[in-house]
Amino acid sequence: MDTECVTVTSFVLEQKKKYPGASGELTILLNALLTAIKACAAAVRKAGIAKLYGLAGSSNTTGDDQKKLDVLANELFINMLKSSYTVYAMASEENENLIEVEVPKQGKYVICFDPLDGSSNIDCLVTIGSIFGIWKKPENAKTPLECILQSGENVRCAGYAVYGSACMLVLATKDGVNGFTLDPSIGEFILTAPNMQMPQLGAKGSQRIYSINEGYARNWDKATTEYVHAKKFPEGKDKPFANRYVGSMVADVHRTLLYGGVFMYPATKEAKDGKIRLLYESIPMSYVVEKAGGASSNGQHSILKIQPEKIHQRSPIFLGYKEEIEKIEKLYEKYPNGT
Ligand code: P6P
Repeated sequence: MDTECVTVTSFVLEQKKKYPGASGELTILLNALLTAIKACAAAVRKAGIAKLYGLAGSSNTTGDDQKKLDVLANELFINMLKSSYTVYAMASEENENLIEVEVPKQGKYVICFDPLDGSSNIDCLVTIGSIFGIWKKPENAKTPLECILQSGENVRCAGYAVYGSACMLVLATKDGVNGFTLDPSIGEFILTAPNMQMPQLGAKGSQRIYSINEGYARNWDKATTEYVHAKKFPEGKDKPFANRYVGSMVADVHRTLLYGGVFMYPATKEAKDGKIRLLYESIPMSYVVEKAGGASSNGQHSILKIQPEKIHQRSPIFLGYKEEIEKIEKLYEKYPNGT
């Protein structure tokens, strides 16, 4: 047992020293979030025993069948965050409308989250995760919705929890990206991946991976079609990229962060904005990847520059190696209307 291990709490308190005026509310918020994440990790681990698999018999705001674990995870996030006295309002993938915190419990932060992303993979034990983005409540905001609809440029911190062979929290702030692995024996997240940086394409250990659901190839626009083709049939002596696609965004993005590559969920002829939700999936994941030295795009520019207009708004998303994202954006310049 490492008696000098760094936990998320001690890490955040250390970071807080750089900001003398900091109130410590963010530390409290993150601790509440960690409690919800630990409870989700425990529920995911024992779902088969606790009969938490299967559908909850309801569907969420965007029509996805809600799994029992989805509902449990959502309630854990909402309740832990409300009782932290640090949150003013929140938005969840599982709730159609924003969630206002009762006045006596209101704090100065806003949080948007997908409590259990990839839940269609739960029953077959594929890696799933929780995704979150945290903003400060703007002083001049006139309505709670205005507090929620903030772009990625105002993110205070963002990250995700991976419920895989281990449970890991990846936390991005303006100072960088750090990974914490849950030690179930003490119930603490321990700093195991300080200052995470995406590998540079071609650097030792970097992998040539493209991650996309090839089943939709018939509906891709010309830019995506041409890009994926170039990965599979590269010109000259370049080696092809391998295809890896879990179908669980947290798993696919975490692999991209660690091994390198490009994750794509583009627009299709049937879904002009793709599938991935901007506020609580694309923005947090883009913030993490960009802070780790990668790039994000909706085909035109960084995801973080998009001004959200609706809570459950979707956006096409490309994440990963900078030079690959640049190639994709050049193709969208070449085919501006996708055709
Ligand atoms: P498809 C999971 O439902 C999710 O929202 C993301 O986690 C994942 O990247 C995507 O959908 C997978 O969608 O259409 O490829 O099955």
